Amino acid sequence: MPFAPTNILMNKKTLHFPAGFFWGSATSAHQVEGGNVNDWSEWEKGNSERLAREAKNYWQDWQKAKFPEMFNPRNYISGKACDHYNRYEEDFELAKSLNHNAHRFSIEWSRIEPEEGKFNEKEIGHYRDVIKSLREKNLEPFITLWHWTNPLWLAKIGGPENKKFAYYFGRYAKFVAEQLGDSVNFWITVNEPTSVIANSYARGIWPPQRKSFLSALKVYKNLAAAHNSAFDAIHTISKANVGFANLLTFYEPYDKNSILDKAALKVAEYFGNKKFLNLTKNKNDFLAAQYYFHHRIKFPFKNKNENKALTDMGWEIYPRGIYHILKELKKFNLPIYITENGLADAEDSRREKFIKEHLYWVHKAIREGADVRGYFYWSLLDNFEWDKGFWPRFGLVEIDYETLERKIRPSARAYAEICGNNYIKM
Ligand code: IFM
Repeated sequence: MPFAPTNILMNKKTLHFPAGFFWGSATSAHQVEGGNVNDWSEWEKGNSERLAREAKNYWQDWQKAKFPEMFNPRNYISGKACDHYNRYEEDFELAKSLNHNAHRFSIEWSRIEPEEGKFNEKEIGHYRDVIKSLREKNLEPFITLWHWTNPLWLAKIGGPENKKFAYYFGRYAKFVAEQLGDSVNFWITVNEPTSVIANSYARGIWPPQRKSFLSALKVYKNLAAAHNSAFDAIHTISKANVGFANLLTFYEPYDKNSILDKAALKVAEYFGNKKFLNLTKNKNDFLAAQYYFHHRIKFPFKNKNENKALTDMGWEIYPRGIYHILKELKKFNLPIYITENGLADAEDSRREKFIKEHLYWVHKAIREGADVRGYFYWSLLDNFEWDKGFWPRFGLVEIDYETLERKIRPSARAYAEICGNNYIKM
């Protein structure tokens, strides 16, 4: 039953969210757990020196001055990460103390099925304990099954490029759902398929660095088939809600009067936001939206952003974009969860404003009928930002990577107030 928009209250300064709204944050296994052995951990070994060298030409002067860690090859090795695998209890206590009532995390496929067809009971037991720990703290688990990393046996035969990927993924999803399903209401099959398609295949900068348009199209198809097969597999054994996490970019033409810019925008929007949804039609119980980017499209396909508010990674901060994204999703008539939205901000000077302003626009979309039922800030902890390594700091909680000490950032307390109140004050 939709919450929106009748049961939300609003006066000039206080914006209430629907009753039962999920407030939380998100992580992914490879970025926080530590000790993973998968295609990414292998790739990091062979590429950390190169990435450290190339940082000199990649980043702006202000970024290089502020984050000299980027020149250290160790920055690019996920290694023990936040040791969340062993410290999840402490981390969930932090989330609870910050008034979260939900948490999104991912299960690491390479732990569950380290060899083809051989499932590891001990590791399933680990994730059973993780879920139990969340439930004990009244944190509703949202569980992702594939957040980009592949077991080595699967990577060896092409990972998502292999046409049997959907079969393997469906089998893994079914096993996990059989083992853990009784305590899970929300499954997210694949995380941001388009990020992998773009970075691993179209641009060829992430493992397996296969720059090929044909491969990119193949992976589109295989990942969509994988979602569909997991959707069916999970529904044979449970009534839980199943969706996939979609990276949704807000696109605008650079010049509103340019036919070429508008045509280029349509192409970008199709491949970026729409194609995966089309390929998984009728196989989504909810929509999981992840918002980071606003692209102004200047033909042919160049992004020309003029907004000067930037994150530490140089990404434009454009809160209004989330409103347009949510309004666009309204037509699907499905519940919507914002399963990621966040920024790298080591000084924590922009995070509170970032969260509040995005929530202002989320609230406006709800008022206008978008059935948004939850918001997960990315991320609970500072973590391993893939090929950029550890220097970008996305966490509500700061991690000292030497001592692994956790420290709550001031913005996390401001967000905690929102979570506890179920409203924002503007
Ligand atoms: O860190 C990533 C996450 O793994 C997927 N969504 C975007 C985040 C920030 O880049």
